[in-house]
Amino acid sequence: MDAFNPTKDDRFTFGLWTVGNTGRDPFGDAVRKPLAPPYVVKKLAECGAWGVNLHDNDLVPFGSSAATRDAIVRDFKAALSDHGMCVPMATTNLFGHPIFKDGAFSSNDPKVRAFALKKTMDAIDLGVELGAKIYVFWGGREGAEADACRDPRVAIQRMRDALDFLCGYVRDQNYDLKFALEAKPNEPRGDIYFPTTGHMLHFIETLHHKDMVGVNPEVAHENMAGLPFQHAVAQAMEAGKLFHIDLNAQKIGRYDQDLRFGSEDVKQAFLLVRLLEGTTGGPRYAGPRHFDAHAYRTEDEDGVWDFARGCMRTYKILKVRAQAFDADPSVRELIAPTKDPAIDPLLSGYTRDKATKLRQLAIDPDATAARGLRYERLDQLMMEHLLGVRG
Ligand code: DIG
Ligand code: MN
Ligand code: MN
Repeated sequence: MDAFNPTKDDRFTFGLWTVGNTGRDPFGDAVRKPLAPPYVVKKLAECGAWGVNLHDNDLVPFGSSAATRDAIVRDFKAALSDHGMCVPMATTNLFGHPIFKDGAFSSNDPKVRAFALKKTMDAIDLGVELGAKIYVFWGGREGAEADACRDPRVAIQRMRDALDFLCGYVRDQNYDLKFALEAKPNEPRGDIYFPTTGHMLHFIETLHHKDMVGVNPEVAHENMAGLPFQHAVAQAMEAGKLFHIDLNAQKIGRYDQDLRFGSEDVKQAFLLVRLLEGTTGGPRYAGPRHFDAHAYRTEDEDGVWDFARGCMRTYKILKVRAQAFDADPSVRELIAPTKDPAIDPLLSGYTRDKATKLRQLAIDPDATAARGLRYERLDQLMMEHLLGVRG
């Protein structure tokens, strides 16, 4: 045991589909055998995870009878209890079956939209039965290739109708459940509606029950849009809307790789963990740390558990590095906010008097501009903490 071994307090989770990924890709067949959900629960518990997440059909095969569904759920609940694991998040597979080939909630076919609502209500019931408190919506098929197929405004309204309807269902059932919307710019559709977390944050404000809806940002998805992940997470946290998070890694300019957390852009991963853990002194994120990622296709089952341990271990190493960085007096000196008691009160809360005082300020732009900010030293200090030569 060392300081980087995961504990339940870390609230690390994996989806059944992540460690259960069989390595199939658009260019090759599966390289690993499917893993039975109860077995995944056992192995994740052994790795030190806190919980396991699922799409409905990760556990209950599409089209199963009610009796089969109940038997599967019974066995899964037994495994959860036997291994002290919980189900913090559930979601619906609204992208696998061909019926969803042109979307689910945004489909042009009312029968498809009806089927999507029915399937999601059933999946919400399943998630709640397993103890989930967070319900994720990732609209993998909610998009277009031939963009003339529907007015994007119609797609937006259909998504709003579906989410308002399902919020109504959760409230009608008195479920203790919040929704988390997950953005992605493309793949599998040529373009996906609501492509970034920022788009989702605006969309949430247009919903009837917006207070029960937040976001589930994913590292790879914001990166695919060419955006810095921690800025999306910071905006979600600042808005009180970071209800869940999908952690992984991604090379810029590639398809969605869902790589082991921290295995690509270590600096981005460090800044993210620093933000989530509040080592700068700001509020920390208290929700599940979910790794929506999978092992390389080169791996056998042992490699899958290496992958799972690596996700959690890297997160914990970066947490310790971030704590040391923000405790470093040289760092604190460089990032200490500049205060000016004569100016600070004038910068917010408009009054005519403040406007007059601001206009009377004698600010020398050249002298002000001449001040160096020492960000080179700051970033070098961060690199040295990251590289383990300072700490
Ligand atoms: C893909 O990033 C999506 C699906 O795996 C799932 O719907 C969601 C839950 O984390 N992430
Ligand atoms: Mn992804
Ligand atoms: Mn995801």
